Amino acid sequence: MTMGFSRIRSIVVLTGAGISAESGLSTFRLKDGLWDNHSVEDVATPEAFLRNPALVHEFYNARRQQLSSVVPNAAHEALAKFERNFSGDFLLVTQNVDDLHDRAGSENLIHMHGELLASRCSNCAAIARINHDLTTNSVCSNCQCAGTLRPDIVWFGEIPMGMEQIYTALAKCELFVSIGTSGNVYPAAGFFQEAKIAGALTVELNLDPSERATGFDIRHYGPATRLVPEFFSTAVRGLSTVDTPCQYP
Ligand code: BV8
Ligand code: ZN
Repeated sequence: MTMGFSRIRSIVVLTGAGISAESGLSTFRLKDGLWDNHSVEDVATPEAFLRNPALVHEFYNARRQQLSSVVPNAAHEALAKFERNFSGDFLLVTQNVDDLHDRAGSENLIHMHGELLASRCSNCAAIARINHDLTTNSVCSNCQCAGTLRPDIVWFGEIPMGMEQIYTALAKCELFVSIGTSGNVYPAAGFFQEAKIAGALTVELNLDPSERATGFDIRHYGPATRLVPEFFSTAVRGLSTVDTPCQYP
């Protein structure tokens, strides 16, 4: 990829389950995706949690346990390395609830759909870092109530986290890169349009075209562990050179 951008000052990157796929974590909508084993209604809505908290805890406990057996891949590492070397504004927004971006060293990071490694108390609203299973009898370390803990995850119908900071960053970004997301879930699926309105160049790096593919200025398809290091180490590195961005097939 031979792209260079003159003096980019502000970049927003959005990631989805696809960036963690090569680390061994399931995505949501591929044939063996997470939703295949559980319908969304059963596990990722507040109603599901009210109806069957044990099933929802089981679903998230299994995914939290998996984290100890996976590591960040070259795509996570490339984003963290770029952020360390970039002198402008860099915001990484992830839809993922895993901790792979954190472990790769990404700093300016928003988990807009929450995190597996955090719990929230419905009694006192305390957020706690956890690395163990939650059950319907778990005790809140803050208010000592039992049975009031839920995963600190944003379910369908709930308001995503960090939205004000995200929209502020989108309103002034000059480059928006979407990585490993199918573009099915809102409001994340609409972020590229906010970036476009701000005049940003929009890029999609994905295994295959997302639902929003045709809306991106530049599109590149393949595994994230190849595309992301390539894009962030060569294409964007030429920040001082002025090149017209080339279209990708
Ligand atoms: C909200 C946590 C109001 C749980 C998740 C219009 C506007 C606003 C809202 C809506 C709207 N229309 C509908 C809605 C409601 C709803 C929604 O979007 N429904 C969809 C199904 C139509 N949205 C909500 O309810 C949201 N809340 O809207 O509140 C509001 C709005 C704005 C401002 C304030 C308030 C809350 C949604 C959050 C739900 N929680 N996650 C959990 O993780 O268990 S969503 C869940 O889907 C995950 O977070 C996941 O990340 C996300 C999106 O999926 P993807 O990450 O894209 O994963 P997917 O499998 O789909 O795709 C993977 C991609 O990777 C594929 O394209 C594949 O090709 C690619 N890939 C695979 N391998 C690789 C790869 N790419 C590169 N390399 C590889 N190796
Ligand atoms: Zn509490």
